[in-house]
Amino acid sequence: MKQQLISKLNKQIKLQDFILQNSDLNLFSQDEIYKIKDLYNKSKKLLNKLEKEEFEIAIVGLEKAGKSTFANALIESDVLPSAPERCTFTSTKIVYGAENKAVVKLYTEEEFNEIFKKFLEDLKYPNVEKVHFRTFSLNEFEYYFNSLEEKDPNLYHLHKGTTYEEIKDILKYRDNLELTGEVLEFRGDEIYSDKFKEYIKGKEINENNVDTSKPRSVKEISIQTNKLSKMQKAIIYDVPGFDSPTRIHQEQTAERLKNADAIIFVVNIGVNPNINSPQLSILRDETDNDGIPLKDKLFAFGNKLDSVNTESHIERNKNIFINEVVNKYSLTTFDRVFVGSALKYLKEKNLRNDDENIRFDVDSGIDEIRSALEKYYKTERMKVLKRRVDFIVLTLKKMIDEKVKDLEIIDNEEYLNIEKTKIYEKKSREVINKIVKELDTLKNKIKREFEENKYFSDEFEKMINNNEGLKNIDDNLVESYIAKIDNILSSTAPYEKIEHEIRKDLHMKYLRDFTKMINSLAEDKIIEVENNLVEVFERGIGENSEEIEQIIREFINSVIEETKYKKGNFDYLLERFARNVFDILLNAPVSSKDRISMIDNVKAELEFLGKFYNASNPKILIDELRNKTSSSKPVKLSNEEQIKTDINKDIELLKKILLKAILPAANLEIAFSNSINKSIMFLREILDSSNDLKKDELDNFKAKIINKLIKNDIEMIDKEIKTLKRKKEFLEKIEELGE
Ligand SMILES: Nc1nc2c(ncn2[C@@H]2O[C@H](COP(=O)(O)OP(=O)(O)OP(=O)(O)O)[C@@H](O)[C@H]2O)c(=O)[nH]1
Ligand SMILES: [Mg+2]
Repeated sequence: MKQQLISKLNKQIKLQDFILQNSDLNLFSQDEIYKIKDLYNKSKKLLNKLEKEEFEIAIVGLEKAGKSTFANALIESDVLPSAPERCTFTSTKIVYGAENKAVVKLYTEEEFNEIFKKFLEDLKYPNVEKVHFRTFSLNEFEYYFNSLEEKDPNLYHLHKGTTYEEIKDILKYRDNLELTGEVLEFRGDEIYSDKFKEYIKGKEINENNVDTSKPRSVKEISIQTNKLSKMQKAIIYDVPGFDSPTRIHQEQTAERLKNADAIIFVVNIGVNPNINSPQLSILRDETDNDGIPLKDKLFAFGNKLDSVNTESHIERNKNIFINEVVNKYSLTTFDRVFVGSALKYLKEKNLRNDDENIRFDVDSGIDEIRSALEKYYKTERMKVLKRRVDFIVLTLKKMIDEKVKDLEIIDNEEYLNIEKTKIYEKKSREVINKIVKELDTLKNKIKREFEENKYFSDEFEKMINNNEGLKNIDDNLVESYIAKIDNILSSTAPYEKIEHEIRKDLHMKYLRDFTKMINSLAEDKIIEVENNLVEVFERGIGENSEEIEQIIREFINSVIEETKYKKGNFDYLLERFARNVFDILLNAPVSSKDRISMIDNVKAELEFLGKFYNASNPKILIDELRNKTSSSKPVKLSNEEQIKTDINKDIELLKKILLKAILPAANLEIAFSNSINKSIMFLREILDSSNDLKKDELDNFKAKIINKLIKNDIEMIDKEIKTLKRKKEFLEKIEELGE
């Protein structure tokens, strides 16, 4: 039985501990957690009790009922002080030990001050936190308390006979308090000495005054005595009277009542065998709450039966008492009610030799109650313990079962996962729609821009005006050619040869320069468009960072890499329209035979270009190429100057033709705008999934961006899922442990 209970309790403790460890799951309310903590403490105590086979007996009753005398009788000793006046001021624990010994644990100043402040708090004394009992003014306190009579009469009357008296009592002998926090030991016969007993009963100053500062300084007293050899597992608590005005003692009594295996209710039935009901409420309040009815562990002892007024009252008082306890108040059963005289027992055994006398020779009743306790210890006590354990098991099980019922309700992990997908999809749709809308706007804007402006012609003109290419030649250049040719031929310069060399080089270089300039314009524009696209995406996403920009660029590039304008795309167009004019103007000298024949060879082409050059007079292009319009009078120039002037005239004409005829004829804007349009359209199709050529790239892009945007929401859900999983595991575990 004992082993069974121990293993049952161990399981419960494990279970309670597990629940408390996981209290952050909030499966149990704060109130429930408190309850479980309470169960946990109870279980631990109970386990300890079972393992040590301890038998806790609390001796309770009104002041001066003879509790201490009764306890002395029970252990056949006179170790506990007793007196006609109130004399037990602290609760004392008595246990068995081969050697007599007493241990007194004293409070520290701080501990005591905390208790003192609690008293004042109960009286609603102002600024309690600043109070120290050593410096506290009794006058001020009395003034305050007396003022309560009018201000708060309820409070005043509640504490008048109790807390008020106690505070005064503390202050009266406060200089004698021993608040060292020490543990004092009394060995052998010292336990019978006044020096020790004063820690229980205080010190008599005179007939009316007892200095209670010693017992007040006590946190705990325990006596170990060899007198308890008959009841070695017993722990007996002698406590101050129920009606003790001392608050700490009331609390101590309450605690004892809760934990006791047996309660002995001592009543003075010498004069009045009736029980007054106020004392019963304490008994009732402090027990019963762990599933054990008071009745199951209460023993009643009608004491001082020797001191009745007349002999006939012996039987009368006994019967009244039994009737009160058993029938009227149902405190216990008949077999647990005893009457007698503790004093008589001590006198019989020569344990007390003072002049207090026994009036009538009654049976002491001590042996009877002792053997009843022993019997109870051996038999019923285990039943009581089992009921306590069962009560703990049941209380917890009920709480757990209620939670397990909610298991279905919280089983929504799947739902949360779907919720995650939903959030992703929703955000994804939102972002894509916005980007697509913005893309349409951008597409239209670019289209209009190219329709309204001649981008390439305009920019090219600017470049030429800024002299960024196709520059006129200068004297130095001509000189350098003269020097070069000179070296080679080491003869007088043949100027035709020099002009030929210059033109040959210029022809190649300027053709290349021209293509380069146009290409660079295209590239600039492409970069601009790409930046516009990135902005469009950023607006759609509604967030930007370097990382996001990087992801956007990667995605855009991966989608439009095939449709996008690439360097050299215009080379063919430019070549087709510009090559001939370059050949005519740069390769062959002015009015040379070569130039004339070249013009004739490509006449049709030049006529076509002429329409762009001058719509009302297309022929003028060929005339200018043939140098027919030149009306300026020939000026006498040196040979070198002549070369420079001729070539520069051709360069100027070339630039004019490029700008006015060739670029408009090539119409790069249309080609360029179309390619951009194509890229944007493609991007749009990919985004709205009407084209799944780049599905992987899109999915990858969405995963990166959308997951970033919904990170917080997802984290929250993940956290919820994690808690949910923990909750489920938790419930499974407690179900398993609770089996
Ligand atoms: N005549 C007679 N006197 C008793 C008996 N038991 C105790 N007394 C006396 O009653 C007085 C009070 O006894 P205590 O044992 O101090 O009573 P108590 O209940 O412990 O008192 P507090 O702890 O101070 O509340 C003492 O003078 C005892 O000697 C008894 O059976 N008969
Ligand atoms: Mg006492």
